[in-house]
Amino acid sequence: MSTRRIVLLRSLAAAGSAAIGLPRFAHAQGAYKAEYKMSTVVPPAFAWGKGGEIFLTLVKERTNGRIVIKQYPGASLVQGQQDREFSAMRQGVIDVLCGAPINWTSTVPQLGVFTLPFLMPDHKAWDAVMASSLVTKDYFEMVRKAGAEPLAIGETGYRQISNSKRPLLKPDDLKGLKVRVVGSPMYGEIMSSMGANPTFMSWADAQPALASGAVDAQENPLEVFLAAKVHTLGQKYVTKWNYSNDILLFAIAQPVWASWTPADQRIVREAALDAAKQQTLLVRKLFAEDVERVSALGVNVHVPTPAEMEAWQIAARRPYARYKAQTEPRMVSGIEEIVAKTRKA
Ligand code: X2X
Repeated sequence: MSTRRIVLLRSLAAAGSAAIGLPRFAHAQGAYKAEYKMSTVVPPAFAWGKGGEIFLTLVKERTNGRIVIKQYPGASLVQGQQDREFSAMRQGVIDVLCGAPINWTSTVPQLGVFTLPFLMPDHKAWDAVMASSLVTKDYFEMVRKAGAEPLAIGETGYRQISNSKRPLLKPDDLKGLKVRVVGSPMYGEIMSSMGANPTFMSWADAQPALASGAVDAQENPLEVFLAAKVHTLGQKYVTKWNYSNDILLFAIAQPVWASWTPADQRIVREAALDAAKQQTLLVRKLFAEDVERVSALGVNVHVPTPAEMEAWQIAARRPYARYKAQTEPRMVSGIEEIVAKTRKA
């Protein structure tokens, strides 16, 4: 090959192979795929799915199309079985996660540490915890050990309980209700400790089950309630008890992460941080408006008094203690300390 041709090729490469339509050059790290698959449980009509969409858009723009992520909502890469997302990521079926770790607890139980009942009672507590090294170091290390590179943390939102039968003012009111929960054994135990009958179902199965009356109740952020029009599924009563708020974790399957150049890794991480920030703002805007918006649909929304909140917390104490001991007791104690400080401040 002539020197001129080599020089020309080099300058073409420098100009960016994607921009001029040449095949991508294989990097030392490994070949890039034409498309990376991202799983989200819900589509971009929800703040959660929107977070995924913002992320992939930023990545495509900022890498000049070197990294193209495609979103598969409805957890369709795992046939809607959202509790299989993490193992599918490990098997190479999913490249990019933008999800709630509560869905992955049957694979890696400790990733659900933030969802313990009434652990982070409000956004002040939540923000203090998320800014701590417990998250940016310890939790991220857990994710790495489990097989993914964690990039950023958004918020799925405080989960509220709804049902078709009656207002829920105290734990006893839950007695005998059939409640759909996600595939987390802990959520199931919380419901049974309050006398309800939990039943585990994917989100895809939950909606017809609510519509037909096969189940009486469900729990989800009101953002999800609104976007999925859960009031049309016979859910007439909501209690805004803020019992659990999972993170929205943006993460990349480790072999995929390792195949990208350090420069692209930096771009992707920045994009995830920006997307998570925007997604959190969306969730919080909806949180501020949700009582009004859900009530406007003719749904009875109850906001518990401090005394009622205490009764709910007491009822959840046993599963809380059990899961704290079983999963990450040191980390949970650390979170408790941070939250306690925000009560005094
Ligand atoms: O299935 C649910 O309830 C949802 C959408 O909130 C989760 O994936 C955890």
